[in-house]
Amino acid sequence: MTAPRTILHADLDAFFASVEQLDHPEMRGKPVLVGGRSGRSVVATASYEARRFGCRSAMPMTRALALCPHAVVATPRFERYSELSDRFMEILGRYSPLVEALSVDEAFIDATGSRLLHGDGVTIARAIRAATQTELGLTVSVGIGSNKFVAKLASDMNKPDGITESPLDNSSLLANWLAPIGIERMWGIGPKSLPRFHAAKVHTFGDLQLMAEHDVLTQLGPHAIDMRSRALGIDSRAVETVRDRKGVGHETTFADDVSDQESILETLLFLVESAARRLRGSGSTTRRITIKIRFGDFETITRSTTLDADTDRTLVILAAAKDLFKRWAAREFVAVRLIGVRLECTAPGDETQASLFADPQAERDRTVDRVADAIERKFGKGMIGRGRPEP
Ligand code: TTP
Ligand code: MG
Repeated sequence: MTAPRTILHADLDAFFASVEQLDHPEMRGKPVLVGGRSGRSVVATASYEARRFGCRSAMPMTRALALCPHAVVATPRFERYSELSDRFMEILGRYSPLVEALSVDEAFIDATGSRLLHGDGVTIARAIRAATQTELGLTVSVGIGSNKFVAKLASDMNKPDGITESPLDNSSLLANWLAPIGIERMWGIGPKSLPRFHAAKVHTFGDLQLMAEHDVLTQLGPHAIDMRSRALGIDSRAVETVRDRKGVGHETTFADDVSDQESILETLLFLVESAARRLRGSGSTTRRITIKIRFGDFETITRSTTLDADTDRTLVILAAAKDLFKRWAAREFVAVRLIGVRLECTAPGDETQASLFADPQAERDRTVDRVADAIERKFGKGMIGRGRPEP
């Protein structure tokens, strides 16, 4: 057995909607839907006030407005979310060098080595919550556990603005804590596979814990073997920083399959912008860009492209990602459950770096990106709006 670890999972509450309420005080306490207004638009996120009416991410805007006709519709301001995302990740980095950004508003923090300096998991979670509130004006929910899987489950349990600790160093207490959780919360189980679990009389994590390995394999298939370990609270995956992974990735899972290509592309471009910013933040460049697309049945595909030269320029990376998406969509579009991007880092000092400076226009664009990053770091609040290229 390895020594018990302290892993935190921090996830901002109703992220986009909270930012709109922060910047527009008249929206506070009101139902807010973030998304476009056109007939095909989907809700990116709903404020907790709107969730009370049944509004959810990825729901068509028209349906959300039918459920909650007095909701305020806010147009997404991705640059602003990106900037707050960076500042949130910077706060997390104060408590451990091991921070793994999972998406724009959530990250794992390995705080195992931080105890002496910062205190136990709950103390660090409280500090993160306080700093996020005072410096960003946002609320965050934090889960604490001995591994990533339980930390992520825990962060969801007292949302919004809650801290939840799972049993840290007693495996049978942890298994008891996990037992009542509904099996639909297990990673990898979607609406299509859920009936199979129910048919095998598996409704909770506890049901899966009690099933013999042989029965799991024959009735539920090989994937479920890992799920059974997870249900028991076993997960040895490490928290991986950008440096470990040699790449920057962001992805988002929609609550339902989304068939509106414009909405998917818009989400993708937002993820790409955040990833490009993080790439520059770590002083890296990229040459290889991959988009990841998952469907409702969990089948996942990737499409990659390799550029002629290394770059850290948002516009170049955006264009490449958009091209990958458009080429895929033109040929084989089906509704999408998850969209993501990954930028492989090229090591600083590669000989190809020189080509970054060869083209004066490229050099001007890089300066624009750097200045935009710096101004936003300094003044925040959407001071800069980059004209988004035509989709
Ligand atoms: P989430 O963390 O999944 O959701 P949330 O922060 O809005 O709400 P919660 O309090 O439950 O954590 O996603 C973070 C942001 O990503 C969200 O504010 C908007 C964006 N997003 C989309 O654009 N489309 C989607 O389908 C989802 C789920 C999120
Ligand atoms: Mg969130």
